[in-house]
Amino acid sequence: MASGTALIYDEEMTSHKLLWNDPICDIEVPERLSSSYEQLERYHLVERCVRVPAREASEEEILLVHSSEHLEVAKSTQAMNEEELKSVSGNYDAFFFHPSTYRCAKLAVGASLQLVDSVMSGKVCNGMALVRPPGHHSQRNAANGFCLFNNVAIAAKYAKRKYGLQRILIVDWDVHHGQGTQYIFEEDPSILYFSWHRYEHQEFWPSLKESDYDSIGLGRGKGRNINLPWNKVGMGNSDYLAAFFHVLLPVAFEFDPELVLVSSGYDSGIGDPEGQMDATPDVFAHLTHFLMQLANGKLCVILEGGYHLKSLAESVCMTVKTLLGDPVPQITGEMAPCLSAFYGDLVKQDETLLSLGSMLAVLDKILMKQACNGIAESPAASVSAAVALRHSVRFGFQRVLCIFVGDMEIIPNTEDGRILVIHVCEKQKSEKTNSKHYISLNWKEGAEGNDFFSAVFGFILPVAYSYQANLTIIAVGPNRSLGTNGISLLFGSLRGLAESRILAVIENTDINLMPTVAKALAGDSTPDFGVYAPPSQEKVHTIKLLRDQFQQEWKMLQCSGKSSLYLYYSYTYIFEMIKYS
Ligand code: X5A
Ligand code: ZN
Repeated sequence: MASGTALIYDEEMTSHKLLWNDPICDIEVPERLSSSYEQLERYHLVERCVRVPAREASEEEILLVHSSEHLEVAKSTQAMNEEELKSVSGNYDAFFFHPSTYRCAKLAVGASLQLVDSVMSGKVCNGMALVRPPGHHSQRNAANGFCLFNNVAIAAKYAKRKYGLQRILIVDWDVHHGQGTQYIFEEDPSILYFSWHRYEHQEFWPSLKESDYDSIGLGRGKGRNINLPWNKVGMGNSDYLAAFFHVLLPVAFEFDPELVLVSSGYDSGIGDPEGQMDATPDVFAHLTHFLMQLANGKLCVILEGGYHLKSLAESVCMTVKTLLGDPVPQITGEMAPCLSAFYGDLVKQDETLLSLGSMLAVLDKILMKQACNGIAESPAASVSAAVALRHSVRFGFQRVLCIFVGDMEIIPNTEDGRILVIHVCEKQKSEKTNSKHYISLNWKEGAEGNDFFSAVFGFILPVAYSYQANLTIIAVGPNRSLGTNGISLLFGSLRGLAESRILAVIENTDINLMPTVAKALAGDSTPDFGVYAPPSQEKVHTIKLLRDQFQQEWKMLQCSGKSSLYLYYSYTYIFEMIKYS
């Protein structure tokens, strides 16, 4: 499997700049690029990446998306004086030309193609290109919204052509609608385009009817365009995560892309004058982390907007750090002290005692922050898990999440809220009824073993994110009802929580699970899920019941609530479209 993260940056792309007074365009400054890069240097992230040079895109490559008229206009601006530049710029909505614009735009496209080549050839696993001018507003025949050529759209067409790809996911987390990208791929079933954007009932630029949630693609592309319009400003971390859990991720996993491209605008981050949103730089680590679970980790992040220099630079750093495999930061955390009971009387056998010793040694490393995660095998996973939970709470952890898969002999005391147990089992054996901190999720993975993601995104992650655990324990006991794919997905997804602190406890009769778990903990991408099999009606029902039951307590389960939201339409499997109004 490929490893490493590419970073593409060329200082030359800072030469494109606004030469006259224009209050609409004056936020798209060269410092956006240079200050982001300097911040990457300060965090010593540059030296950890594989440096890949930018290059100029060829005319042929630009013509994959744009008309020759558009190319010729762009080319002709190289030799213009200021007055002529100003005049051509006036033909477009929010664009400025500089004599170096054409050269920079060719570098921006070329950098994006270099990134695709680096990832598709296996030279690296993922990467980021810092480019200017941005691309997602640019259309076949027009510059628009600071964009001349559509870098991401050209990258997608190039990847299809050069590598024969049949499914590419484009995630546009910029705060503006990438209407250019939507138009280009509207009828193309091979590109799934997702965009959230500030909309305010069409008041916000570019103020188009087609940015609304009912633009779902045309002809053969129907169902492959997903718009999530925000009708209010001030959307924050939990809104973004809810959008991923309830809209993007279920569809993305079903689509099963071979490559993921991100139109990575950070004007959706806090402090940005355009976006007016509240999401902190940390959230981009989580978004990146989730997308790394798709397409075998093949992820290309390409810069779009972002106009608050500090917020932009920090968010870029969070993205690159995550691409490099660093632990994902915790978003927030509150404390609520108390003590729970001890399970000493249940620790009978010597063998169990021995295994507890080694489990505790691993756990202590995690608690002391000498290790991020670890695996322990146990002859009695539920005893080990109970002891680990108790030990962590005693150590001072306020919120420990335990996902237990399989038969669980001991149900820990969860009354004080310091422990949250989600018990995944085929049928609930114990008498214990569900409560806020003990939830039994009855689930048996289908024969194809690929329907568990609907439970992960639809229930487990929303609850886990609401809880904001500072440690996660995932235990696999006897008679597990999940296959290795399901287990990998569980570990991979939960690495996004608790600063990636995870203790794995595996029943020793199931040691062949160790390589799977070790790989997932090491940050390897989740293995291919294969052909999509929709969850049965019964399973959809299970999830729905649990969500109804717990959404007051675990707010991330809500698709509505403080903001009203409409259940929207169906892909193959039902998904919900969030619409804030
Ligand atoms: C790439 C990008 C925004 C254009 C805003 C024009 N463009 N008002 O963020
Ligand atoms: Zn933007």
